[in-house]
Amino acid sequence: MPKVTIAQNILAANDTIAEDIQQMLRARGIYTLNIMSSPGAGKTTLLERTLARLQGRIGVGVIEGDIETTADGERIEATGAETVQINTRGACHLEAHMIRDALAQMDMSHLQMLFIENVGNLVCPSSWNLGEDLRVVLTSTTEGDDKPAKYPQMFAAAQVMVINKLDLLPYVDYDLAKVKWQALAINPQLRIFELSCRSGEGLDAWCDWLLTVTVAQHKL
Ligand SMILES: Nc1nc2c(ncn2[C@@H]2O[C@H](COP(=O)(O)OP(=O)(O)OP(=O)(O)O)[C@@H](O)[C@H]2O)c(=O)[nH]1
Ligand SMILES: [Mg+2]
Repeated sequence: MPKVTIAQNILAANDTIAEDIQQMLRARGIYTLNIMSSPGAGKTTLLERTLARLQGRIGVGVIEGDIETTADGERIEATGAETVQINTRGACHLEAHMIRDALAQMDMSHLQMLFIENVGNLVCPSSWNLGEDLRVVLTSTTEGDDKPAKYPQMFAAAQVMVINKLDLLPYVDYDLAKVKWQALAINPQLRIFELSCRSGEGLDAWCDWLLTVTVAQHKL
């Protein structure tokens, strides 16, 4: 059997599990976001800041995906959020069966929102459905302003782009307008947030929008 056919079958099997996960999460009224970025763009930091702002307003759970270590899971657990860490042991992306297993360990009874932090990688995670309602690609000012053009599939697959580390703009060669233009050329529907997890700029707008979509989705 040609290798490409095998790969397609694996992705199809993943999609079937992802559909089951999505049905189950929607039935429970849990809105799910898959956060993807290159390593170090600030996924865990954005989650820490977001959880601090959402605390006491809605119930939030987090699945942390990493190749190794429980470091990010421990950072998130410290916020008080329901947290499960996945170690992929070498795999460069999360797959739906990993989410299914993580959810089996999670107390979902009080959750309205679930964040999945994917493995730091701008390539493979975009091909693997996890049952999420929304795909968020995070990019930061320290990565260079050519990322949408060089990794178009990730930006095409996302509904939201967050540009992080605005506080470092004075120190890096980064053309913000170019990044937005490149991303919108690939995906004209992309909703864009610009923020700094360090200074706090833009975080309220991001969190207010998250609350709005959760309320709209589930009529809380
Ligand atoms: N200056 C600045 N640093 C930031 C900002 N957001 C995150 N960082 C720093 O960037 C580094 C990486 O942040 P993480 O949140 O661990 O990044 P990540 O995307 O979760 O990384 P992986 O899980 O390894 O893929 C840390 O040193 C953060 O403190 C920001 O807005 N401004
Ligand atoms: Mg992280």
